[in-house]
Amino acid sequence: MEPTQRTLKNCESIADLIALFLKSQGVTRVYGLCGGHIMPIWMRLDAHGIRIIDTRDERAAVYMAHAEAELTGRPGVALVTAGPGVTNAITGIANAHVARAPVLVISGTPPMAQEHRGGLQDMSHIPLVQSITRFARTVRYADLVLANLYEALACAMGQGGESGPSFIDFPVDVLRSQPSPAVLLPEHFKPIVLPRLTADASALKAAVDMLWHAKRPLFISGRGARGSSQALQQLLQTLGAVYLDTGESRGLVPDSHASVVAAMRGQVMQSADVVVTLGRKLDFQLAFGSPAVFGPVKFIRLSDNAAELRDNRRADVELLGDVNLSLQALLKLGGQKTPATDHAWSSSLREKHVQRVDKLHQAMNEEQPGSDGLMHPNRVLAALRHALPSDAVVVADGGDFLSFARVGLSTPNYLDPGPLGCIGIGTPFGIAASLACPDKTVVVATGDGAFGFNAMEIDTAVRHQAPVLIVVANNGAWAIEVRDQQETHGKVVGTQLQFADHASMAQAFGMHAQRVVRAEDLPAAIDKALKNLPALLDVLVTPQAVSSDAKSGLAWVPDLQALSSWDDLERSWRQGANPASA
Ligand SMILES: Cc1ncc(C[n+]2csc(CCOP(=O)(O)OP(=O)(O)O)c2C)c(N)n1
Ligand SMILES: [Mg+2]
Repeated sequence: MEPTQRTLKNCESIADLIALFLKSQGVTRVYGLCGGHIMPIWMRLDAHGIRIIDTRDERAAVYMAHAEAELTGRPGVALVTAGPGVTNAITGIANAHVARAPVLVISGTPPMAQEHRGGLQDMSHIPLVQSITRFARTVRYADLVLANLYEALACAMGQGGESGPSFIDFPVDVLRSQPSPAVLLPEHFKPIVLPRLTADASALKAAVDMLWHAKRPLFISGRGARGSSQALQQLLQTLGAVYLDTGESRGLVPDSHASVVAAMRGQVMQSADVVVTLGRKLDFQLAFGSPAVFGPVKFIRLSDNAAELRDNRRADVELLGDVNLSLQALLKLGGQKTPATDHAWSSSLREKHVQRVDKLHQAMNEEQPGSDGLMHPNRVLAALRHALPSDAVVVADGGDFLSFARVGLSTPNYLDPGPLGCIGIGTPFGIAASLACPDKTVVVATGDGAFGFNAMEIDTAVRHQAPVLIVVANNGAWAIEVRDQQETHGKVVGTQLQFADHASMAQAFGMHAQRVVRAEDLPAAIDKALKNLPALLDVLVTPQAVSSDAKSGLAWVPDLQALSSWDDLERSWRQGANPASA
């Protein structure tokens, strides 16, 4: 909502102006932790009806802003105080940076007269956050506050580049000062609309030629493909292509679509002849696009920013443009042409995918307990699958348990620690998700180790009545690391936890909570918890269950590739390609 001339005239301080700006950009919630250096903004946010979700650690506040951005499509905002407020926030900023989540982090600095003189919480924030932000600036001149805020938000949203976190701070005396009437221009309050371009016509034509001649076309989507669901589904169907989602764009193509072959990832990557990446980097999850894994395949890469166009592997066709518009253009150009796709290839992959998924779901219900008598983590996930609506928001977190949950809980609304592997996001993400999506069931499925990082945020959930269900898979260990130690080093050290009573902990903060030991007690416990949100279930599970991430070698961190099987392929390919160095 743009402020009226009258509101602008009555604007009492720069802090007030910042609140007005955020309101004009549709911000309804700000996550933060109070402090003198930001208090003027804090109070004016409240005065303008922006809800403050006060957290117990600044890192959690940034995680929450991140989740809000992911689920609403609008930038999330965190407000953190100077010095330790900013240093605590840094992991959250780093996570948003790697995940490319549009987050605006606002902070304060000492009054200008005390800057760099040892004032309270006097610290240069900008160099600390520079390498993990799209915009990082201290604004000392009051007349430039609005223009800089606008820029910070536009950069966070990905204006001309990758989306991600922006950081802006202001000396507290500037926040308290009066704005000059000359800068109160309505133009600064216009909603930010990013320009969207269609890719170059000749590159589009080359892509159509390649795609319609492909025998085994594979599409892989990432964050930049969000918003292109309809065009993508249509193109997949037209071509009879297969499709892999990589966690960044879950739900874009529903599981029921004939192109979805997620359970066959390894085989698909090695057998496609044309691979199309949509708004996706070729990072470790995609074997860096290595020919050792993908083979001598042709690549088409489409993205609205150059960073996702060339990283790790040049494409035969590189399309710089908005993914949705460009997919529509491809469909139009392809027109009535007949694709050369080998339908036997794609339908056999789809068949095997469906069989694998069915088998997994069946097995999840029947998994046997460990020799310790504790239930298999898949039993927890099977009970959740049964209880949750199909559009639930699922936040998965942890080591082994994250790995089980990622495959065991299919939902279009899914968040996890992402490519930074930033465990601990579970409870903060879940709280923000439950506030941002009040009409959806929100569940956090977390390992006990991961839960500990931000366990204190159960207090935030209770105080703000955030209707989230937290399910802790309590195996008394950083289990995925235990396995790595057992297999690689033959000794377990510093990786055991203590089956702590997380239910009592939650109850101490006024949260409904229950410990569950027997699998048969899960349905009733989940049902009761969902009726008493926010709630926590502390479920004892066996640490002996080996997840696919543990089997794949992810925790061990091989030298050349993220997974051991890819690492082996890469090693022999390099030796073959470079016999002299073998
Ligand atoms: C911030 C952070 N610290 C450490 C790690 C390394 N790490 C990855 S998984 C994991 C174990 C997680 O334990 P838990 O949440 O209990 O899940 P489990 O493996 O026991 O199912 C650790 C320590 C990480 N990814 N991120
Ligand atoms: Mg654990």
